[in-house]
Amino acid sequence: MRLFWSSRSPFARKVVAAAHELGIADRIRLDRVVVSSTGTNEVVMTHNPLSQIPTLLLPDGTALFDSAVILEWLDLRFGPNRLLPADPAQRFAVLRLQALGDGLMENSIRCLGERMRGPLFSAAHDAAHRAKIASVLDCLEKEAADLHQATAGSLAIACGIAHLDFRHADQDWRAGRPRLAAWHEEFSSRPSMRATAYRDEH
Ligand SMILES: N[C@@H](CCC(=O)N[C@@H](CS)C(=O)NCC(=O)O)C(=O)O
Repeated sequence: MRLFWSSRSPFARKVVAAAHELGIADRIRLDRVVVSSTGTNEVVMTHNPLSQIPTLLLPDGTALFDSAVILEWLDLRFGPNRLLPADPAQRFAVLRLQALGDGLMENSIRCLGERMRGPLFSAAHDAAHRAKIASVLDCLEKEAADLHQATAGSLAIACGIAHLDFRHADQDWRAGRPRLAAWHEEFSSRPSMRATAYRDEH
């Protein structure tokens, strides 16, 4: 399998960390690509009309995206049900957590995008993205006890929070959130997280 990926992408990190948790990381070749919300990547676009990463190419040429779909497929094929429980109630609880983690990533990236708009920077948009990040973190502070098992949910949240440290280190997300901070420190020591640390490489 081949993954269009970047060491800067939180969504791609979630997929690679999931592959480590499933013990199949060595079966995925990482192809570093540059994508941007201000342009298109023609190679990625050949396989994914959205020109986004992560995009996973299967040996038969099938392209899978987005990250939640890839996790679903990896879990079904190599888990099964290690990252996404079979029991419906548990599964939807994990999918909800994954949505919160993905939302952290999305808003973290939107803040970066806003910063890059120079004179067009919108304080209102930036404040809204930050408020949503804070709201998700406050919610997770109350749910930190539910995050210890490695699932699609906890992996998304760990990668999302780590992206805040990577790109918004000036914002102290740990302040007032001791349980989430302790959980994140412990979860970050998992081999899957250590093997996938963000790197600012093109
Ligand atoms: N919902 C998508 C989001 C993926 C995403 O936003 N990836 C970013 C990189 S972290 C990207 O490809 N950005 C380029 C673009 O949006 O055109 C997923 O879960 O995979």
